[in-house]
Amino acid sequence: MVEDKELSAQRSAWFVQDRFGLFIHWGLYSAIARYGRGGLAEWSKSTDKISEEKYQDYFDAFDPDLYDPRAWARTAKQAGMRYAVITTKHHDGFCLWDSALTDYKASNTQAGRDLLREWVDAFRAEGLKIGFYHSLIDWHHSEFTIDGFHPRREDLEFREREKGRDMHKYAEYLHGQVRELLTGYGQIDIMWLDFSYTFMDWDWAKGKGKDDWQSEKLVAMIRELQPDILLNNRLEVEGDFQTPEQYQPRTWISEQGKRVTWEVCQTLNGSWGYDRDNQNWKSPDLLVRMLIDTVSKGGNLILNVGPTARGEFDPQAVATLQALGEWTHVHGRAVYGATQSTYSAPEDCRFTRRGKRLYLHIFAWPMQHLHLDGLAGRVTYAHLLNDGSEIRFQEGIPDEGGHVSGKDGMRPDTLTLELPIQRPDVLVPVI
Ligand code: H79
Repeated sequence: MVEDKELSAQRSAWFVQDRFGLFIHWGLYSAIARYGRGGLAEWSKSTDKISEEKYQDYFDAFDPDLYDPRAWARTAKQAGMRYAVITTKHHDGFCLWDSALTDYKASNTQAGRDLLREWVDAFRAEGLKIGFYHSLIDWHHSEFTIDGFHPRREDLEFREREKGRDMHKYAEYLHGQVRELLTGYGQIDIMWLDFSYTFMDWDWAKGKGKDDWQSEKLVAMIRELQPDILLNNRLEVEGDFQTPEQYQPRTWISEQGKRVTWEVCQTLNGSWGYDRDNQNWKSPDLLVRMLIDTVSKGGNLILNVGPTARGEFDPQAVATLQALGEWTHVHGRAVYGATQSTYSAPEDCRFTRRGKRLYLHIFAWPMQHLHLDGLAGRVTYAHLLNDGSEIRFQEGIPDEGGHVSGKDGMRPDTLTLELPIQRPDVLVPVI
């Protein structure tokens, strides 16, 4: 087991350097009208109990004529993202690649081809690491047993008629599709499987988990096909990294007292799939703080874009990523290869550390003086990261009449920065 942990840490070496990735949720749900109901667009089939007949409309209409994965890859790269993970299949069962095991795939829509292959080629060409999100849940497959999430859970007649469904057959399909994905597209860096829910229980249906997915066997196959791949932890079998979702952990995540590799996944507007009517956009400023907060706790951030049904990133997403790129362009040194510091940061601040360099991120710009207890005697030089201009500082308790007045709270080990009045503002405002 110890050896496994070491192997996992070795596999994760690039991942914990790269820190910032792009998540892409793209499928038939990208077309669904939600009229401001909010929630998760990609969950619509379940939450709105959409019938197969109605869902077929989205399949028939799917025609991503503006799909240009090279443009997506350039946008991601420019934002400072170093890897990307795309939905090969989400819970609705629709496949972006030309799977031999189903007809429910992009190649049978007006797109008429394997959309995943172009994506893989485009992102690799930009030098980004690539990952596959693949849903364990499948509301389209005829052997997937009807549980509390299934779109037809309340159709009693249907449930009665469909009692012969066999999850073992579904598991075979699942394994077969993962095999296709991990043999047909060269080296894949991340496998992101979603998700086990045995902890959720209903009167008449138990949540699904490792027995349903045959998780042990699945993981063994994944490791055999792609020995270096990073696997997330959502199939009830130990993976390489933890995956908090739309939640910023308070501290570095640990298991049995040991810090683990982790990646928080976050949305731009609260939905993973594109939702025309959801304008709950996070500002670039907030997203920068989320990235810093994550790295300051030793984690990764994977930020999601839900492209439109025609295959484009919408302008708000592009503008937001562009603003993030302006920031990472000058502050990347505090993110890539950086991690938690042993120093604890003052109020409204975060520390990240890369080697011997300590980076102080100031979320609320103070009036000129910022006091850092414990740092006197440990800093030789300080500067702003955006322009490399010097920041002067004083150490210890100031003399009477010194520049820093008042001795309350000052300690011999206090280092006091003298900041400019105005925060250097490198974020482009987004409308
Ligand atoms: O793919 C994205 C989501 O669709 C999927 N994981 C990310 C990466 C996911 N989102 N939430 N969950 C998994 C957990 C399930 C939450 C639920 Fe619900 C609570 C399902 C039913 C109640 C949220 C609220 C979804 C439907 C209603």
